[in-house]
Amino acid sequence: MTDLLGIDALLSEEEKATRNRVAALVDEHIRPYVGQWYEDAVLPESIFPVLAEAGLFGMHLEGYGCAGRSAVEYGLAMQELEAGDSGIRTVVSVQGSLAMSAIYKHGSEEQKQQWLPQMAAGEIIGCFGLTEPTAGSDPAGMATMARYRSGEWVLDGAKRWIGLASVAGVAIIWAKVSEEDAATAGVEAGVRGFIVPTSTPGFKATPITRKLSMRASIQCDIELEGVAVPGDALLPKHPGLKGPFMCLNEARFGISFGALGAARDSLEVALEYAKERKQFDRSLASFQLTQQKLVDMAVELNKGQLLALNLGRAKDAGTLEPYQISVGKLANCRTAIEICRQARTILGGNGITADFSPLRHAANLESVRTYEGTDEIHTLILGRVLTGEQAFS
Ligand code: TGC
Repeated sequence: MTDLLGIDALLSEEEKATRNRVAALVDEHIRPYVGQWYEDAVLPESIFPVLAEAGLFGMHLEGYGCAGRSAVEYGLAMQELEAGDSGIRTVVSVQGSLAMSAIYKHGSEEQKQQWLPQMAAGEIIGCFGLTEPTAGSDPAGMATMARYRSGEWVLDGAKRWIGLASVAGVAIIWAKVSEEDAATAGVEAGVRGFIVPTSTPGFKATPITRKLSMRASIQCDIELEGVAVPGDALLPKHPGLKGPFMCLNEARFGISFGALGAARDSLEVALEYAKERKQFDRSLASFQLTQQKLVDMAVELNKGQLLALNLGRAKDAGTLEPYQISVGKLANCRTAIEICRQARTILGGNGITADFSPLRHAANLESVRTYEGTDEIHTLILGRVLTGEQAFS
């Protein structure tokens, strides 16, 4: 019982049904195993068909085999998945919000027909290559180039922290096109997206190891050495950085809901533990200090859930602004990580083992607060909105 504000009553029957269906999937396929996956640093590929069969890949997109669910349903699904593990929610985010969204928003009709149905069905996994070893918060500084040679695009460069790249069949690679090459190809110059089958010679993805966060997940380095793709591999719509940013909006929106799933799971685990664990001949739950922690966590969780729902309603109404997504990503990651850390304190020493989820969630959320725009970047996006002053550089 963590829904202090009765947020459940603000959801439609359809929204609750979607949420409950994903919660059941997590209970059956993820929660019993994820502690071990995390310890072993593996993401079993057998989870992909489970997520696909549940209609979760590109679930908020219309047509092309996608489920066409609302933004709120998408958010609630992300919340349930992340109650299992941030790494699992990331799979659905990378596939649907980034890779599929890029094709859906910026692709030609032929590109959509070719790729989206197979990606919705989980037959092809996608990844989204924007971040580079030397260009993280500032993607405008990317060094990857796409050169137009004899009717083909030839890509050279490197990407880093790319989710799912080593198991992906297709990569959306963002690269710079010079004025000269653009003129030859008859397209606009600047940052452009390319659909790159990962089997293309010169494409190499290597999982990043020694991670202390997101261990039940895959993030990779990508090397691109003379990767030649046909002229029509270029995504024709929305040239410039606006292209990838429009996809990041989707992923950031999902995180606004998702991070709270990790928080809610941590609170529920701590609450259960506090009721059962006895010290000084009383349950932990009967101590005022424990109750204060639990109440603070629940209040903050409820506030975050109202924020996420407000964003979801605005997105469904078509009125959501990108900076409002920054409010959700920034505030709810911050809230979630504090709740997970506080929950761990109630578990005492037992909380530092993989038998309990809060510390795993807290460690995962270090990645979540960093990718898709760090706390600092979202703060400065909002600072620009409030003051009219650009403080990035
Ligand atoms: P700026 O001048 O602000 O904007 C350039 C153009 O983009 C437009 N724009 C947006 N459009 C839609 N949605 C948004 N959220 C947008 N933000 C900006 C803007 O209107 C402009 O359009 P136009 O038509 O005028 O050209 O660009 P800037 O370079 O000043 O941006 C600054 C900043 C810091 C906000 C931006 O660079 C930023 O958001 N940085 C953070 C990047 C980030 O989140 N990276 C994470 C990438 S995730 C990834 O690659 C791997 S993690 C996922 C995985 O697991 O694989």
